[in-house]
Amino acid sequence: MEDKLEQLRDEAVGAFQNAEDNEQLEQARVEYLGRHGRLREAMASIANLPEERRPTIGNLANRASREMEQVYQQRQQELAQQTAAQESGERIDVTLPGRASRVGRRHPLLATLDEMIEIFLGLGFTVAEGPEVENYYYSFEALNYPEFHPAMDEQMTFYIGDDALLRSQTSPVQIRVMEQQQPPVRIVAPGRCFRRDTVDATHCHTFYQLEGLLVDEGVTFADLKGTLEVFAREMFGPSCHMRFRPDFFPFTEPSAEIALTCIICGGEGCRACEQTGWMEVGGSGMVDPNVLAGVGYDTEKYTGFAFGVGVERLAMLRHGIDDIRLFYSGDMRFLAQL
Ligand code: 2NL
Repeated sequence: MEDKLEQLRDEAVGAFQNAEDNEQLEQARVEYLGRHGRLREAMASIANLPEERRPTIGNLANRASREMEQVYQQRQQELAQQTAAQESGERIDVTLPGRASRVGRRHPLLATLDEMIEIFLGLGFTVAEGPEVENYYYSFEALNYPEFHPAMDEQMTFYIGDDALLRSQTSPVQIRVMEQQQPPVRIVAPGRCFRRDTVDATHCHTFYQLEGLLVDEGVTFADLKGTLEVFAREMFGPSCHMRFRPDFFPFTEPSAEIALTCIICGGEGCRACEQTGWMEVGGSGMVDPNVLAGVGYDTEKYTGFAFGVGVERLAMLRHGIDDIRLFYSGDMRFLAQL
C-alpha cells in the first residue's frame, strides 16, 4: 500500500509538471485529485486494511495528497503568469526593426536667435555675453536712467538683494564691454532677460533679447537705418521693410521704435497687426553722449547707435504663433512642428 501511494504521488506530480496548458492541467487534476479520482480511490481502500495499519497509511495518504495539491497549484500559477505575459505582448519578435532613438534639436527661440546673430556676424559684429544677475550701476546708472525712473521700481524688476537684480535688458553687457575697450565697438548682446510681467499671450516674465551696439568715428542715424534694413531683409526676405517712429529711451537720443512689414499679411493689414500692416519688434537710437562719457569715451570724437529686439516677437512672427506661452510649455506637440 505504501508503494502504491508513493507511485501515485510521483505519477501525479509528473502529470502536473508536464501539463503544457490549463486544459492538460485540469485533466490531470480530475484524474488524480478529482472527486472520483485515483487518490480518493486509494484512500477509500484504506478502510479495507487491518485496523492497526490504518493510521500509518492514512498519514501517508494525507501527506501524498498535500504534496500533489502543492505541485498542482504551483503549476497553475506558472501557467497563469505565462498567459499574462503573452497577453501583454511581452513576446519577443526578433524580426521587428529596432526603435530609432528620437533626435533632439534646437528650441525654436534659440534657433531664431542664432539666425539673428548669424546675420550680424556677417555685418562684422561679434557676440558679447554677461551675467543675468546685475547691479544697480550697470542696469540703470550707467544707462543714464534718472534717479527715480519707474523701470527701477520693484513692481517692474526682480530684486534678489539690495544691489542685485535680474537684468531686464542686455544693455549692461554693452556697458561692461565699453569699459574694457576703446572704440571701434561693434557687438551684439544676446541673452535671457526678466521682468515683473503678468504672463499672458504676449508677455512673459522671462524672455530673450538681442541688443546691438556700434560706436566709432562718424557713425550716424543713417548707419543705424541701413544696418537694420539689411537685417530685416536677410531675416524675412526682400519685400520686408522697416518703419521708424520717434520713441524715447533714457540711453538713446534720438530714439526710434522699430516696426517691420507684417509678415502675415505682407503689409495689407490683418488681425495680427491690428490692420496697420506693421509689427513692432523693438527699439533703437543714437547712444546718448552721457552713456559714452560714463564709460570714458571722448564724446567729441565718437558717436554710436544701439538697438534692442525681442526674440520671442520675431519667432512668433516667423512661425505665425499667437501665444508666447507655447515657447515655455515644453509641449513636444508644439516644439516638434517648428
Ligand atoms: C527695446 C529697446 C533698446 C538699446 C536697447 C542700448 C544699449 C546701450 C546704450 C544704448 Cl549700452 N542703447 N540699447 C537702445 C535702444 C533700444 O531696446 O524695445 N528692446 C526690446
